[in-house]
Amino acid sequence: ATKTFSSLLKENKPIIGAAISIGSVLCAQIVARSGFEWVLIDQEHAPTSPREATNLTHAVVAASAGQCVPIIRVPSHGIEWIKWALDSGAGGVIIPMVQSRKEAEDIIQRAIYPPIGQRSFGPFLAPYADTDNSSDVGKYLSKRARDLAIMPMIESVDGIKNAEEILSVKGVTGCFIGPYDLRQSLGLAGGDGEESSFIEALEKVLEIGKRLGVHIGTVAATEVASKRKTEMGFSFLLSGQDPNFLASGAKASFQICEKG
Ligand code: 3PY
Ligand code: MG
Repeated sequence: ATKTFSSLLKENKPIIGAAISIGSVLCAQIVARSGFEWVLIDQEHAPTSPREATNLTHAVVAASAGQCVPIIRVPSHGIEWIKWALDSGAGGVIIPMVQSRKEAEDIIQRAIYPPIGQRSFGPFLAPYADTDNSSDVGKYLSKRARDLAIMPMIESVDGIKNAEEILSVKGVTGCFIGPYDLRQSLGLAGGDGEESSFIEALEKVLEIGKRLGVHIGTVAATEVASKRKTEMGFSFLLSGQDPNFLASGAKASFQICEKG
């Protein structure tokens, strides 16, 4: 059966994902067969349409036989984005720049069915993101729809300030820290570093997540970063994205041949 994000999470070892932003079904299938346990299908920093995100979701599940879980990063908090993303059958959503309890509550209302939220009924495409040859909407509703990953992003000084309120909202299962935006908001350059304001912000969210049972993820693009973030206690990491995979592979291949 198609895995759920929560079923992948382990003690003491983060699950590794990759971002999909090229928007090609074939690229997504190649990434999904490269060992990653989850992918972030990006609508925030790539112009991925809801239909493309739906097709990519289904391609990732099919190519990995349900072992790699597609999570859609929507471009904003809007009800239509969240509705389309979840109705695709994706394993969850990542929602950028959440800065207050009210924003987190609104997201949960859009993402979860009653009685907790007010997600509108209509997951007609979702059963086909199951690997068991089912077209049964009822089965989706009774199983995967009850185990979705709903993960606000904390990536600003205000988000850090209100992290406890954001992560306490019932229905929030995880949180993805966007290091680039967070560091910009702290007045720091780049996507990683050891500055105390940055490390303290990460540690604050990790401590709250541990206490509340909310899984925390972030970016780790190098071996050093991956080791450090694993030691800090992150549950899921984002390693890189398909344009970079293509660029580094293409460059390496060119250089090998050029030497010959
Ligand atoms: C950030 O670092 O701001 C991100 O959104 C990472 O995906
Ligand atoms: Mg960001």
